[in-house]
Amino acid sequence: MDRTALRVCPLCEATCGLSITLSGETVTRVRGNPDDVFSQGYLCPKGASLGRFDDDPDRLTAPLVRRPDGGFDEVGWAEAFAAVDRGLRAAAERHGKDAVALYMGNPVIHTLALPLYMLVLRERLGTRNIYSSTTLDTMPKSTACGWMYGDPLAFPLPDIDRTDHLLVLGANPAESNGSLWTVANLPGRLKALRARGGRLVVVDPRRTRTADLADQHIAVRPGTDPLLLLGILHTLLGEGLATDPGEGFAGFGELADLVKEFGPDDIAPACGVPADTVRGLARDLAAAPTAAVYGRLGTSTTEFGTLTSWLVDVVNIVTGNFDRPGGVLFGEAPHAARRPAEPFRTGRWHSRVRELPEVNGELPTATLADEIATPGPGQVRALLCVAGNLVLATPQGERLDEVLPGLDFMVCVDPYLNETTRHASVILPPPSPLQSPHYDVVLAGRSVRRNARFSPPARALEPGRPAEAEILARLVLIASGKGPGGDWERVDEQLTDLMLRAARGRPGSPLARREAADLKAALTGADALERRLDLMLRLGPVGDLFGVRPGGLNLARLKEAPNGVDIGPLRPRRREVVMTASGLVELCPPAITADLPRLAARMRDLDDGRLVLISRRQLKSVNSWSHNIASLSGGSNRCTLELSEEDARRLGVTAGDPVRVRSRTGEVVVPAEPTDRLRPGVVSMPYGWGHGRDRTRLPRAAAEPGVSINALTDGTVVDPLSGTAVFNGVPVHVEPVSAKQAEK
Ligand SMILES: Nc1nc2c(c(=O)[nH]1)N[C@H]1C(S)=C(S)[C@@H](COP(=O)(O)OP(=O)(O)OC[C@H]3O[C@@H](n4cnc5c(=O)[nH]c(N)nc54)[C@H](O)[C@@H]3O)O[C@H]1N2
Ligand SMILES: Nc1nc2c(c(=O)[nH]1)N[C@H]1C(S)=C(S)[C@@H](COP(=O)(O)OP(=O)(O)OC[C@H]3O[C@@H](n4cnc5c(=O)[nH]c(N)nc54)[C@H](O)[C@@H]3O)O[C@H]1N2
Ligand code: SF4
Ligand SMILES: [Mo]
Repeated sequence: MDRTALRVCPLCEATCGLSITLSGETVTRVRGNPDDVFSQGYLCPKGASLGRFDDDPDRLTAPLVRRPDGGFDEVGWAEAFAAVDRGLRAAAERHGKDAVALYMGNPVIHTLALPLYMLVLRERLGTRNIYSSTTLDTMPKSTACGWMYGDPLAFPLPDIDRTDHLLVLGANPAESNGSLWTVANLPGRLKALRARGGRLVVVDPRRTRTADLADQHIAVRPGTDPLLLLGILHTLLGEGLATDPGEGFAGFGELADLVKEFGPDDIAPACGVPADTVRGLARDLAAAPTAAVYGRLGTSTTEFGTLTSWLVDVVNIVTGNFDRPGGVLFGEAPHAARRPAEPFRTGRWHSRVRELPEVNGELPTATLADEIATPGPGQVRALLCVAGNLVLATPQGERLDEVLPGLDFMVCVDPYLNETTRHASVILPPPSPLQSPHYDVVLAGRSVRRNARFSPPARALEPGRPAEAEILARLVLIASGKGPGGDWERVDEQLTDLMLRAARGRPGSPLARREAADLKAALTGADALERRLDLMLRLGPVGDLFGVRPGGLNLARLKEAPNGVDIGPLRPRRREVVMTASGLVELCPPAITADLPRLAARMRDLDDGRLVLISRRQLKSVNSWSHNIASLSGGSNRCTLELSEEDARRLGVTAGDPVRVRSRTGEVVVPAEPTDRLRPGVVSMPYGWGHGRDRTRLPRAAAEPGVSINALTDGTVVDPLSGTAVFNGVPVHVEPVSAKQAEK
């Protein structure tokens, strides 16, 4: 008999509500749920394939342990956890806690269990070697927000449904569906913006699908967005179009001096954008009743990622669009979200080999290979990799591929035997998303509309198979020195006790007089993790506070609303959010503005002669791990080198010709795809390919492996303020390969 399960898609940040038809244990149909309070029926091709992610026969169902010959044996869960306990303990006992590194990949923000255990896992491991995909994509924005607002996770979000003008730099939301900006149906909402008379402007060296939807597309030279934004700011200040935000803000008076050498005429040659166009961008922003500036990967993963991310916010502030409807607003999670304990600062410790500063407790993933490969005290000897595909995702991924086998021990929590996990000593596979409960712990706080949605598992776990929560809780037990056995739910109960104690102890707490045991007994949920979520919801801004706020949110009420609960639009709330040492929004944090001279120097000596490589994302792929899904393959989803028709002519290549792309760090051969979409001098490759390596178990991906763009990127080139690697603007040399050479 068919049944329907409603659940939120975990494949990207848009968090669409899906309506899934199952026949027995098999998904037969996926539609957008028209009644979902947030997404109202939208879905993309990836969401439509969620059933194929679920029943992919190559998804691991039991733990794997590596044999000395490199092959893998399936083992029972108890045996696998015992091996993890031995391996991690041995590394820490012999070489100290810092010898164990933790890497947390992108799916950590897409499950219920992973974000709820990561903090405690980090703390119990007690290592300084914490890495994540954040230093591959987000840390420049976090660093900018940290210095400006005091909280590295306070991201202003464009108020897409109410704005009159949206300026997008280095983002392709029509294909990525948004990032650090949870919006379902971005293509539809961008069209709606224009339909109501609003204006969309896209700054991108490539004419993307987002640019196709825009009123104006500016094909900027890669890496020069900070100059473009300084030119805009210079115009705003010089033409009296900027407003002092006044009380609650510091630094407005310093801006004029900081931008003085970056007038539109000064920056125009470097950006490859006419000075009048830059002035026009500024005037349009100022003239719009409301406007929002948004930048994402193309502004973040560059050598000046933090400066660029900072400038995006400065322009929003001085045009009066910060913290107001139609401009940019901070998100607000419906659960009690974590706030930092103290105002933001960086460099509390440094990486051992390259002495890069810690930011938000993390070291740059771009230097993980150095920490593994360089002998000496503090060398990384063991790695716990949770939901990460380091080999394909990191700059100079091939170097990691070489150094990972040198580790004493490596454990991966991952559903696939892929390019990275093939180096693991033990792989612990979580169940499929459909078998897991879901609530967006991270993304709910980045949504353009406040909402709460909970998805119960759509399929039962196989007997004896641990939930992802149990896998993580057992890793916490191991990291705490308690061994992997025992009652995993105790981990959540302890965390629940701590949270309750803090809530009751807060000055003026309405719960102060209530017994902790009674409050705890009132929590509901299928297991201790769900009960912890219930507590977070009850203590959140719209929570029931255990009856103090009648009708407020709790997990039971959320479960009664399978289409979710809409709480309303975002509201101005900077006073609640800002937690800098001064208590003010800092427009000119010295740690950031100190980087301007480096930018000025670069502006003067930009080398115009060389080709630069940028990355692209594809509508039908999810980072590096969806190419095994047959229903998403083919069509536009191919690994090619896009280049401008002008560059193709110059090089004498036509569509499909193999070309060799060489950089300082490596080379690949890839079919050429001449296009009128790219600015001459810029070439583009998709990110996430390069499959077909031995000892992986991804036959469908291996049949069409492509090559990894990260064989060309350079881990030594980072944005120094955030440690984030440069994926956009990598100097390369491209040449045609004769058919004979290509065969080799
Ligand atoms: N050149 C270049 N490199 C890039 C980028 C780029 O644009 N250009 N983009 C960067 C960006 S934005 C990011 S976020 C990083 C991503 O870097 P990573 O997060 O390291 O890589 P992903 O490809 O997202 O791999 C996710 C891994 O998690 C596993 N996984 C999937 N679902 C689950 C789950 O539910 N639980 C668990 N435990 N595991 C799961 C997958 O099998 C896969 O191994 O890559 C970066 N690398
Ligand atoms: N379909 C799909 N959606 C995804 C993902 C996926 O793999 N597939 N991955 C998810 C993840 S992890 C993330 S972080 C987000 C990323 O979300 P986005 O940032 O929206 O996605 P990208 O495609 O990386 O867009 C970056 C854009 O920057 C442009 N660009 C490159 N260099 C420069 C430059 O110097 N200046 C300017 N102005 N532009 C430049 C590129 O041409 C590209 O269009 O997407 C998420 N959504
Ligand atoms: S847009 Fe993102 S969340 Fe929505 S269906 Fe597609 S992959 Fe899933
Ligand atoms: Mo990302």
